Amino acid sequence: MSKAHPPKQPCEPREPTRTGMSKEALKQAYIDNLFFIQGRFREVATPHDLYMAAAYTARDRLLERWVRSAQLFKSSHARTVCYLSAEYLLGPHLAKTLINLGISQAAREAAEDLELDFTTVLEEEEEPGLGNGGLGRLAACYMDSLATLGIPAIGYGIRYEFGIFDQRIEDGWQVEVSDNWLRNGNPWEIPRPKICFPVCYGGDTERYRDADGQWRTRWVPAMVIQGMAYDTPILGFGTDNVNLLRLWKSEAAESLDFQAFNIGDYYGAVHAKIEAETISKILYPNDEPEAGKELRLKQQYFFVSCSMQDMIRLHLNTVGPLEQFDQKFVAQLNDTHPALAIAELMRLLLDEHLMDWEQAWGITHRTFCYTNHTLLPEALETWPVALFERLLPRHLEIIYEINQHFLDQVRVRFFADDARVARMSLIGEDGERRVRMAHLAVVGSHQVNGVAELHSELVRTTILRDFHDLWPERFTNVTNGVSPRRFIMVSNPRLGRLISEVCGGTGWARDLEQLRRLEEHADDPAFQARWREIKTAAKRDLTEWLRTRADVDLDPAQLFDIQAKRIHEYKRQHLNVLHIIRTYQRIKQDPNHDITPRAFIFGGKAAPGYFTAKLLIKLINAVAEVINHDPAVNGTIRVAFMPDFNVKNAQRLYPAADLSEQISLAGKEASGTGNMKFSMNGALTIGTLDGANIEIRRAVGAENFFLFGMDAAAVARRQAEGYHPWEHYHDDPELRADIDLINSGLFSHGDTSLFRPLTDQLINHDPFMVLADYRAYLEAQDHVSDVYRDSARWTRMSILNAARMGRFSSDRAIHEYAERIWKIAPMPVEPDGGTAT
Ligand code: B1N
Repeated sequence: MSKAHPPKQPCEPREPTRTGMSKEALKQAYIDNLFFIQGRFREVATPHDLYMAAAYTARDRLLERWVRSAQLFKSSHARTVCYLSAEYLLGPHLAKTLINLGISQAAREAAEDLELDFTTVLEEEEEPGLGNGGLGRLAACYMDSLATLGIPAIGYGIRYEFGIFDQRIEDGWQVEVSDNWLRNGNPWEIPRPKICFPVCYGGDTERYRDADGQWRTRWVPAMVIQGMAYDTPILGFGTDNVNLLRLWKSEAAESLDFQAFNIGDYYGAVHAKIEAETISKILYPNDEPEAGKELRLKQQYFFVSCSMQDMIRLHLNTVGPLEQFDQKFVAQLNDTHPALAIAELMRLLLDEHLMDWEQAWGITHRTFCYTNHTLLPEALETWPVALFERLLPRHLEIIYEINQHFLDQVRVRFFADDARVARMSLIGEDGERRVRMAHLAVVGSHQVNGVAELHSELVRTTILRDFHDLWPERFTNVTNGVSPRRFIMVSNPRLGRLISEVCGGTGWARDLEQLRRLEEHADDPAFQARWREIKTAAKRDLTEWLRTRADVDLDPAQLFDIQAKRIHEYKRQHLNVLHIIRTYQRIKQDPNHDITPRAFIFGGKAAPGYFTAKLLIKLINAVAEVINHDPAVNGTIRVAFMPDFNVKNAQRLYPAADLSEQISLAGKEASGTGNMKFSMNGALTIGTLDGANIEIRRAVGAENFFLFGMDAAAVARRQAEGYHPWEHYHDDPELRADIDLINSGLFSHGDTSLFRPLTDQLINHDPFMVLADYRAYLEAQDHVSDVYRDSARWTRMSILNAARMGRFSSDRAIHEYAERIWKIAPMPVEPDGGTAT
């Protein structure tokens, strides 16, 4: 009997070498990428080469999922959200991508095998700072959640060559350094030279008869440039869904204007190229509109024109008839910066696709939704009609016509109410005539939302009240949220691991309500000890970082009291400074005064042209200088300013905070999102009843939140009565002593005038009512100090804060947008490429 052949081994599915997920596959891919893309081998590779190889290794895995996602979305004609935003503050890609791919651990082990220091590799990444603050970061969190929830989406924006400036501190002053983030190449984007669109400016319009004898308008522009697409794939967490962030770069329509060249105007020809490239050159570093800045309007039009043309192209390539455009796409306007898209879609449908007005308007109106992010009057965008006419003559005509139709409606509804008509018009007539972008956005959208409950209510009852009278059904609220992947898993891996242990896996990162399970452990001394150990470890890391970067020595045993956000008077960093000065004076007056040791930490950039904000930074650093070197203080309190607050540095702050400062004047901060990031990381909040603070306090429990100050109604009453800050200065001797100490020159080497602009403003005008809330703030701070001494009580409160923050995940926010506003369902991409049923 012949020996039977051994049974054939079933063919082992071979792991693809280029995109495999095991440690071995990652190691091989890494070495290949270092060699074939960077042209290096280990012995000669720079830290940057090592980072690039890691980035390409992650990117290969993104691209593979992206292709599968794109195929599925295309073949199924998936309804798609287009998020239009002038800003995206993405933060470093590498760590987040590895987490979303689920290969953080494997990558770390692969690095160990290759004898690489993984942390140094991660540190090499320069983040794309394509935003100013909360609004841009929100767009990034929403892109993350859209992919995680499996909602097909495209984020459209501008590929600024220079993002938000880097901040250095010299002699206590902010110095701006240009952010040349593309200098060393950007491995996360794919240039798409074939996806480019012409964008026109200036010139005139003319009337003509089309083939059917219909009167039409065409735009005869004075200048044409083009926008080219750069695509960044955005992967969700725990899914294979990849969405697209498509950013536009401006360039000359041809590399040189040869006609000009031929008649000898070589300089003029090159100049046109420079002018075209200028449009996407730099992000305006201001979180308020740039009044009348022509380049800013050009930027806004540039990116919405490219985006709307791209959406039409995609629609014609897949679905077909433009009549169904609003079934394929819904477009979300991130504030009014992209509101021109409404006029641009109208122009494309009317002038290029020869649709009639009614049909074009129906499609446009059903396509757009608008999110308002601010009530500050100075932040509401308007553009001079004269500038509009010069740059976008056709759009001005369209806006006039929209206005005519709209105001007819208002007149029918509110007969003989001319004042109302004037208030609601898209054109403001008081003084120089101006286009009101918020009005355009509301009229052209079918849904309008604010970003926190209080904010949405104030939108309805103040700035857009007339519109709410006309269309109450159009208004809604979606409270902001933040990404738990970015702000817990990436920022605070120690906490992430503890939560995973409690929840039995990483599922909490897609279902943040699971954090509730922490509540069961809030009183367990052993768990509390672990919780504190994690906090202390983060405080140690931050202390170490600040020692080398900010030349300051903190003590992790101190209470870490952090205010990190843009520097702005309405956010009231000066209120915080007054409390620091009060504490300092108490120590000086009574060295035996029993002070809870604290480190006061600040971070934030000031708009380069905002004098008072820059002076505030100087004041913080000046106060730090004196206090940190006064032997009488003996290290009880310390003051630190973290330079260059950006996403990367923010990730060092949130985990290390004991106390989160959210102290804006009630009614001024639309939502705030830093408040959420801190609280999720176990910081307690000291805050006013403003923005999302109100909802955070409700969620975590009033007893776990340090509330102080006037609410929005009290603020309005005080302002109506007539507010006299001088009375507070006069009546409160401690307040007076604090302000006088600033004026004494103690913090300015004897110069008694340096900080006068700040103190004079406080005493005489105080538009953000710092003095009115001063006493209440001090009392709340004293309460903080008392509670912190009871470590078990504080830890319990800290655990309960984190446990109850589930609602503030950006996944919840995106879920609400999807269901209530966009009417769009998830389309999960299955690992094998099939559709989930
Ligand atoms: O948007 C954030 C909110 O959490 C903040 O409360 C809000 O202040 C912020 C012009 C802005 N509002 N407006 C801006 C940004 C850039 C710019 O050029 C205005 N940013 C906010 C997210 O909802």
